[in-house]
Amino acid sequence: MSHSNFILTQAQCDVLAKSFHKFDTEENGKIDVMSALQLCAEVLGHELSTTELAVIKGKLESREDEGVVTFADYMDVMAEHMATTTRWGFLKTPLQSHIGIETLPDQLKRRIMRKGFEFNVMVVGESGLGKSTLVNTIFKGQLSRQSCLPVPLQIPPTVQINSVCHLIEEEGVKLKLTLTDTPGFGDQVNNTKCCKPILEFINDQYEHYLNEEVAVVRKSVIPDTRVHCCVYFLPPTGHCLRNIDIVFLKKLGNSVNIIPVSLLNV
Ligand SMILES: Nc1nc2c(ncn2[C@@H]2O[C@H](COP(=O)(O)OP(=O)(O)OP(=O)(O)O)[C@@H](O)[C@H]2O)c(=O)[nH]1
Ligand SMILES: [Mg+2]
Repeated sequence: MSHSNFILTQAQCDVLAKSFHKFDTEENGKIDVMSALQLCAEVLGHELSTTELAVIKGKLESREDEGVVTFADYMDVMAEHMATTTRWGFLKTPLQSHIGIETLPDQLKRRIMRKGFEFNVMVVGESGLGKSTLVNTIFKGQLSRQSCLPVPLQIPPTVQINSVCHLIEEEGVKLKLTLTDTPGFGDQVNNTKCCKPILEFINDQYEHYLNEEVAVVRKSVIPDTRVHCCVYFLPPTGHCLRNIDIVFLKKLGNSVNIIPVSLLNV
C-alpha cells in the first residue's frame, strides 16, 4: 500500500490497523487527534520528543475534520513520519530468516581501514606567530619536510602557501595528513586583500574536487585536497579581537571549519 512517497508493507498496515481499532470503538473509521498521537507513540515504541510531537500533531491537524482523523489519514501521517526516522518500534519488518545485515558495520570498517583516512589542516594567522613552528611540532614529530634539512633551527618566514603531505599509521589505522602552511599577513599598510590568496586556495581545492567528481572519466579514488580544518592563530594582544581577525574569521568561516587558537603572552 502506498502512502505519500513511502510504501508500507502489509505487516506494518496490520499493526497500524490493529492499533487504530483500539480507539475506534464505534468502528466508524475515525478517532480524535489526541488518541491518534497516543497511538503513534505506542506503535513507534518510544515517547515522542517535543519536536516529533509537534510535527506529527501538525500533520494530523492539517487533515482533521471536526477534531477527528480517518484511518487513511492516520496511515498517511505514519508513513510520512517513518520516511524521516529509523525508530520504527513495532513497525519494523519482521525477518523470516537470517540475512546477515549485522555484518555491514564490519564490512564498512574493513573498507575504510584499507582505504585509510585523509585529513587536511591549514594554519592561518598573522606573521611571526609561530604557524610554521607549530606545523613542525604539532604531531609530536618533525612533520614538516623543512625540518629534515641539515640546519633546521631557523625557520624562514613563509612566503607562499605550502602543503606537505605525510602518511602516518597508528595501530593499523592509516592517515594521510596534509599540513598547509600559509604566509603570515598583517604586515602591509593596507591589509584589506590579505585573505584573498588563502580563500582562493581553499576554494580552488573545492573546485578541483568537484571537477574530478563530475568528470566523464572519473578516478576510482579522488585525492581529497580540500581543507578540512583551519587553525587560526589569534595574536596575544591582551584585548578583544582585532578588526582584521573578525573580517578574516567571517570570510574564512563561510568556506572552512575554523579552530581559533589564542596564544598567551608569557
Ligand atoms: N618563544 C616562542 N617563540 C616561538 C614559538 N613558536 C615560534 N616561535 C618563534 O617565533 C618566530 C616566528 O615563528 P614562525 O613559525 O616562523 O612564525 P610564522 O607564523 O610561520 O611566521 P610567517 O611565516 O612569517 O607567517 C621564530 O623565531 C620561532 O622560533 C613559541 O611557542 N614560543
Ligand atoms: Mg611561517
